Amino acid sequence: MNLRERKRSDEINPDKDAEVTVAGWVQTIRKKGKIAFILLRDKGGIVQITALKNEMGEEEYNRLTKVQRESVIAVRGKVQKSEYVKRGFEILPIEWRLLNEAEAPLPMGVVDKVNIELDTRLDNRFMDLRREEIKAIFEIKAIMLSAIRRTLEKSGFVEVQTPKILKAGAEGGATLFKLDYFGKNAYLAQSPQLFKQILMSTGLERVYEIAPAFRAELSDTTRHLSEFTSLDFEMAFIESQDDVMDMVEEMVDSAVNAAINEGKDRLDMLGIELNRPKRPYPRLTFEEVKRTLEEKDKKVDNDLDTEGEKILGEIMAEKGYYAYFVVEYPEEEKPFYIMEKDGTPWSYSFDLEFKGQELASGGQREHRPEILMERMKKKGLDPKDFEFYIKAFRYGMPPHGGVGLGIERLIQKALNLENVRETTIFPRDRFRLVP
Ligand code: AMO
Repeated sequence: MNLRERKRSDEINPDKDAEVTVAGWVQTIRKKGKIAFILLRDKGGIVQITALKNEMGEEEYNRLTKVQRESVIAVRGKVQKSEYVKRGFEILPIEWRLLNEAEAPLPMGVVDKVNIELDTRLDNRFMDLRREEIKAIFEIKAIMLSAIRRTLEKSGFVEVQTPKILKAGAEGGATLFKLDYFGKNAYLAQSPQLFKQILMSTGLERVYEIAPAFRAELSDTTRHLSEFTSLDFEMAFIESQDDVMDMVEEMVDSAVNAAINEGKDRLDMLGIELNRPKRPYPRLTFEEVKRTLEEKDKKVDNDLDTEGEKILGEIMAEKGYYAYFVVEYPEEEKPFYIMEKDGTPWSYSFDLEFKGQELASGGQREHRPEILMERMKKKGLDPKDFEFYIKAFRYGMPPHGGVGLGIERLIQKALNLENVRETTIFPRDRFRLVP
């Protein structure tokens, strides 16, 4: 038997294949007198191995039927059509090999329909991912990421990589992870913000990055990770932040559309009805949102809290919108790199809200170095720490804007998952560093 001759269960054609080699995980073994039915699972699904004691000989039959569940085996056998089997055929073993025996008991079940705690699942993620409905989440995530890449590339964006070990953070001191860098202080990147902006002065014009971002989030919520995948893009020569929002909308729409079309079988299996959010995504000013929420007795200060976002989500859903932008936040609330709306307390900023949760933030950037430094000071930052960044603004920096979008949150909301950890294979949070 040779594994190179192996066929995946979904590649076998009972009209053409007389004999095949299959390999996978032993899901269940059901014995019935002198016959045993082994359900073997591989990437293509399940294939039934039907072992006959009389054909195999007692010793081989006993050896095969005693294999622990979830062991990995390979079987070469005869393909026999059968109307009793879902796939329409079964395999009668000629020879078989135990490739890796599973220990018993298993750390968690793979097929049992019992509800398993998320923590147990994450502790045993390699087993958890053997379940189709869990694998499907990551297959859909890959489909959506691929669509995002296609859409951005079609629009002239160049994929870049920026450093993750930094001298200064851009998103506030509270969530910085500090590390020892050859005796000096350094930080893990909270975002590629400063670098994607520096690149706007180079002539690349449109760049994007899909990479990990690190935040020392102390709060233990269902939407915060210490390490998440940030989709960032930045575009030069914008007329206003509307140009950025147009691109965000197109990108999110293409991702959802790809999930619906290319991930249809998986969405069906998960029982999820995913619809493309109605376009154009409404753009509501923060002032407007504040007024609407206060009419509902929800007090709003300078930002939307989780409850405010949720109520707004419900109001918008009633109107048939589940993706919308909130624009022009108070400049006080927004980072130094965001452009102020001259002579007003507002800023050229936006958040993309999706089913009542923030998915992305962005805006037009302050590209005039003098004003940029003023804003830094106003935020209690020392421009000297950002000299490497400000320098790029002094020798020809076009007006520009961009966005940062949390990929895990996008998947969480698209698939209606309760916890963002479900969308990360090996999530990191305050309490989890392994696996
Ligand atoms: P912001 O800090 O709002 O903006 O982050 C952008 C998006 O990243 C996601 N996100 C997170 N996802 C999971 N866990 C976290 N701890 C977490 N923190 C953030 C959210 C959020 O909307 N530099 C700006 C973006 C820009 O202006 O281009 C930034 O980082 O979905």
